[in-house]
Amino acid sequence: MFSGIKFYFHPAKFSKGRLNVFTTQVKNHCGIVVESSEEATYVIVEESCDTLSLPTSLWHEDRVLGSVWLSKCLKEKLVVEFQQFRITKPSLKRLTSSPESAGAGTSESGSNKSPDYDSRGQTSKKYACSQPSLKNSEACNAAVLDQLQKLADVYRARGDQWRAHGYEKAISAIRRHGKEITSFEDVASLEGVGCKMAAKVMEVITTGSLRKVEELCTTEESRVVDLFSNIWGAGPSAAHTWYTKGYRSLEDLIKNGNLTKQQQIGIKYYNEFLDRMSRKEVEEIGQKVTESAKEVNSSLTTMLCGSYRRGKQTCGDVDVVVLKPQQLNSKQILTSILSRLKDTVFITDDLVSLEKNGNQRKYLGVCKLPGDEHKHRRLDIFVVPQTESACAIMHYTGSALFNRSIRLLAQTKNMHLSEHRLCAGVVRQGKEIVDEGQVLSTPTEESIFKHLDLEYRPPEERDH
Ligand code: DCP
Ligand code: CA
Repeated sequence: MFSGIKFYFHPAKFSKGRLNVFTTQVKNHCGIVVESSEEATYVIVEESCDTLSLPTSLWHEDRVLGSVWLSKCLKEKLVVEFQQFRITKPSLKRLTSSPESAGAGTSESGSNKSPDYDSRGQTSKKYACSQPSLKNSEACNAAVLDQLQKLADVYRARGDQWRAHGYEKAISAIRRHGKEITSFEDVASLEGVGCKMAAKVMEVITTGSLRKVEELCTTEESRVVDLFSNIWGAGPSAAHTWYTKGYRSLEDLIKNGNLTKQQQIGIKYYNEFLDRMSRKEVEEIGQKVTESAKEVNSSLTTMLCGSYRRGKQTCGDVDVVVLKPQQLNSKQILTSILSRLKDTVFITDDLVSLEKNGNQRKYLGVCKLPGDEHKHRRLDIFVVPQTESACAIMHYTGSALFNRSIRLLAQTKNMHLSEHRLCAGVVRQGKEIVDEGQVLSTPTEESIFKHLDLEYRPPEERDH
């Protein structure tokens, strides 16, 4: 199909392996690979920011095409229309990464010229928390989200938080987009998605998968590290260490792994913890905690937070916030609630010891509703004074990405948002807070949004 067509592969960002594959494929289809751009019919470049290094003479030529065009030709076995794959200078412009990408975004936050800035010259629109997460947005870009999530997971499991976060940011932006992505421009124009990421998305769209996923997720190392890092209480670094020591199965770990108490429990309930539960089960578990809390003190109230409150159809665990009047003692409340739940054998295992960890407000453990049909489930209980209720409920409702986003936004306004309070007039030296400023009144979640000059988002719109 490429008979007589000359291809020049611009070297910037092409990996050796990929270049070899393309060269072979082009030759297999009777094309010619040439050594300079001048004699080429088409100049093929990776859709990557670094392709800005192309000679300016090529910027406006319509024969400069992204490699996804070539992938598409090879996939469809015909020379497809190339207009939409043209790489011109504007499409190569480096898109500012979204501020939630760790460490990024601050350099431009003072500008008020960009259309991303609202009428008060603030940066809020660049933050995920300022936009609703969309329902059913998974469906229209399912393959892309699936492949990016695999990479995010594998990078997180390897301890590469920076890359994992980059993929999660892109996933969030694509979900928020809520429409099917069909072109490089569609995806590269999303806040928080750079050119490199856009190229990956196009690769999925044109080939159905990502080579990077194949490369990283199908090795024995990734399979084993994945297996180990899914143990509750085992981080990526423990998973790696076990792998390098030669352990390959959960049985190997049980025999030799020198496991913590938490990890032993994590292995005991390995499959049960990986299984997500229905909203109904979350409600039944929450009801047990509520009943115990009411028995302890009728002034206590409870609220189910986490993914349940964001309206997810399935939940990984149960997060219960117990609200208490200021004068009651958190530790006593928690101890009394727990002893009731243990008497009825509802709570089966502790993942933290209240005595040892000194934190008297948080409990992490395992519970199980009566009956063989029920599995062991992770249960978290947080005792919070009424005065902190809005900040705590917002924190435990999440999502984690929404929290990160709204905290970063607060920072840009010299505020500090935590699970306890919102402060204004905060003075920082680097990342360190040197003056906590004044605590703002936050009786409701709405009031937190208001202080931050953000439109209110109900929990189901915080599922970023
Ligand atoms: N949280 C956070 N940062 C983290 C972890 C959690 O801000 N690194 C907050 C936001 C989460 C909430 O705590 O929504 C509960 O944490 P979970 O791990 O239980 O997460 P979810 O409830 O959101 O999801 P899942 O259904 O997987 O439990
Ligand atoms: Ca949860």
